[in-house]
Amino acid sequence: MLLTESAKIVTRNNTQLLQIDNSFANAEISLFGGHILSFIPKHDNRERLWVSEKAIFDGQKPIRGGIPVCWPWFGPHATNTNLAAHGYVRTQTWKIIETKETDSGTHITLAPNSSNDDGLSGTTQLTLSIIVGRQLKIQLSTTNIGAESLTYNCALHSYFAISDIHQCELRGLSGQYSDKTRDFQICDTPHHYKFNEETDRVHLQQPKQLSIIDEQTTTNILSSGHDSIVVWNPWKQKSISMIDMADNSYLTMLCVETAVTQNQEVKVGETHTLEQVII
Ligand code: TA6
Repeated sequence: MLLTESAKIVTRNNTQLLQIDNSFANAEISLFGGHILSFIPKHDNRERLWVSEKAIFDGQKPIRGGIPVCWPWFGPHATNTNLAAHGYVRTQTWKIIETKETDSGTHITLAPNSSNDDGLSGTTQLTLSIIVGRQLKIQLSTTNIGAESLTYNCALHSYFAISDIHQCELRGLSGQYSDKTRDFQICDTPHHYKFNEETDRVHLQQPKQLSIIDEQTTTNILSSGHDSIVVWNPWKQKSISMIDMADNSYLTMLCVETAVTQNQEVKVGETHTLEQVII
């Protein structure tokens, strides 16, 4: 179904996809999860995002890859272990609020079926604004429409496509990080940030720009509204244990996540926006 000159809805693997094909780029967004699956700028025809070849599209399990929307918490829920990791909107079917053509590309606004569910104390309105242009701009906006201040966490949990994790370097981080693979020990960020083991790190840094230096290419990532950057690669053993990861697929992916992990406060009537731009 055609929505605008560049945007149409198709169904694949029982999943409703919003396909964008404009003068700047091609992109695909699953309405299940409000989940961006693909971004290919036309100036270089290089896919920026990675989706697992074993991703499950059953309308229940979070899709492995692309840009999962983690909201209104990141990781396990702080108090209720019965609640799903990374919140409840990445397993909802989102609604298209608006699709319009602009000078900078195709602008899509999505909203989840409900942003007020178990695990969040407060009343919110959540929107995901996506501009598919020469760059991919993603804004996750949380508005407090309740009567009391609230706090929340979130992440744009972006999976980037790389050629070989052993040849890849991440630039733009410094200071220290909390290492989940070492019982959250505080460690120093390496000057040359390379990868040779399972990596699951929360950097309490707010860099505006990061770069993934791959063998032949560089992917730049701009962030705002964040208090953390999360860096994740499951490495071999964890990949083998994951039903939706091929055993060696860790070699060609790297998660660099623009995140809020330190309980962002949103006062009544105010809006907080987390933004990631992929170049
Ligand atoms: O962002 C890193 C992380 O929190 C890891 O600890 C790992 O759990 C990853 O997210 C993937 O989580 P998921 O629930 O999508 O399998």
